[in-house]
Amino acid sequence: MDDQYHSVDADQTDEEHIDSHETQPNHSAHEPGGVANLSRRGLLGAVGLASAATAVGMAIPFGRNLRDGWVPAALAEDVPGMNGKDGLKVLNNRPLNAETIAHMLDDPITPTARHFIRNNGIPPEDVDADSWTLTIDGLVDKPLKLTIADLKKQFEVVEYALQVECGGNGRSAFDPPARGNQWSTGAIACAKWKGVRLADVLKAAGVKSNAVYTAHVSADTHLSGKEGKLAISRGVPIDKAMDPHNLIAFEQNGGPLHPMNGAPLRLVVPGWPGSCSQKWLTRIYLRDKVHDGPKMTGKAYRVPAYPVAPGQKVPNSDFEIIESMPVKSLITRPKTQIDTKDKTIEIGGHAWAGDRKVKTMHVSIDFGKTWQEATLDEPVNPFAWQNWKTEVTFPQAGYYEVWARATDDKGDMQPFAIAWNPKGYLNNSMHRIAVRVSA
Ligand SMILES: Nc1nc2c(c(=O)[nH]1)N[C@H]1C(S)=C(S)[C@@H](COP(=O)(O)O)O[C@H]1N2
Ligand SMILES: [Mo]
Repeated sequence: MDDQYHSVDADQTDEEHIDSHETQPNHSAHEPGGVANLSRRGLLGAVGLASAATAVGMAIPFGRNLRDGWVPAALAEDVPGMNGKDGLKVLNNRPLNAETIAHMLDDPITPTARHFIRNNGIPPEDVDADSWTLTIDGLVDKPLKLTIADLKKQFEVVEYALQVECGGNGRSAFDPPARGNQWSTGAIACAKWKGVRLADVLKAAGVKSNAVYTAHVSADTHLSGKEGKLAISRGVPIDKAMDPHNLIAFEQNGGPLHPMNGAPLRLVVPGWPGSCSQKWLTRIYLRDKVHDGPKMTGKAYRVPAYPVAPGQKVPNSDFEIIESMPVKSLITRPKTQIDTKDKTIEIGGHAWAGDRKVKTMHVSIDFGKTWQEATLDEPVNPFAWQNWKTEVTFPQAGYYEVWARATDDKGDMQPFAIAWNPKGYLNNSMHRIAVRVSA
């Protein structure tokens, strides 16, 4: 069987598609991929051990110690854009998409090297931060054109820890599968972003009373290479745009933005699908209707307005735009598949809830029969993820799973099973890890 990683159809407009129409998605991290595919398509994330050995040209004696999706270091540097990234799993290299393995997200603040990458098009090259400009126009009293130096000079500079999660995070667990990047759990990060408030900049331009939606424009190009064709242009309602925690950011974790995370300037609109956080930002214009740029319409970043059965066909007209992301959590410590002699171990991770706060965090070691409450920290600022930890004690040697479940401040909690939808968005089902306790 051919693998699913074909180059993108020039005309496809649905979001997250990386495969061609005639192929089925699969979970090929579990299947060896051909070496021809490896070199031609560069799909290192999909390679199995046998083909990894062929690709590096010799046997890999300790290969049994590696997990699915491991990218040999000998080849990893061949993926353009991955410089400065640490151990991310590449899902696709055109466009480049890479996620962070759960235990590598353990830090309270995600280091730049471990912030996932989600690209819809081809990032700009050789960006010059000094000459970069941001235009604010559309339904404003006074259009603005600002350099990054202007932003720093004219507006208050603030720094917040903000979580960004891709709407398609968790898609790989959908059955029947949904086409698109097969994200496991790693399209989430919480970095420290420094910049100016989007709201302050919009206020300086003067928001006209008939403005209802923002529209975001950037310097990356569509995969087709067609002049003037945008890869993605999303927006948010003015109310959300005016939240003081949305940033026009020029620093990530005290340093420059990583080129793949939007250098030199990006939006960070926390709590909503990551797609609202336009990277390589060049322009924001205000509109008197819901923005209809690429990846705003059809099924892109939209879900059916009502619950649907797995596999059910839903007409485009019944889809609505995803707004706040749902409550979710991750176990980042220990890593899954650990062997331990200790009967008592510490479990820890993060939890977040879109525009809401996480209220309680629970873990179970008996497949959900009983739950114990974990210690949950307050967010360091609104829209930062919340760290949690607890100790669990296993009664005897054997195989266990630790399940984690967050509950938000409106009482919504993570489900065990996925609420299926056609494009594989919003999978907030509980995270679980495997623990083997030896005598
Ligand atoms: N210009 C531009 N901005 C973009 C994208 C893109 O492809 N181009 N992808 C969006 C999506 S779908 C997500 S989830 C986030 C991911 O941000 P990151 O790549 O910095 O992790 O960026 C968003 N901003
Ligand atoms: Mo995304």
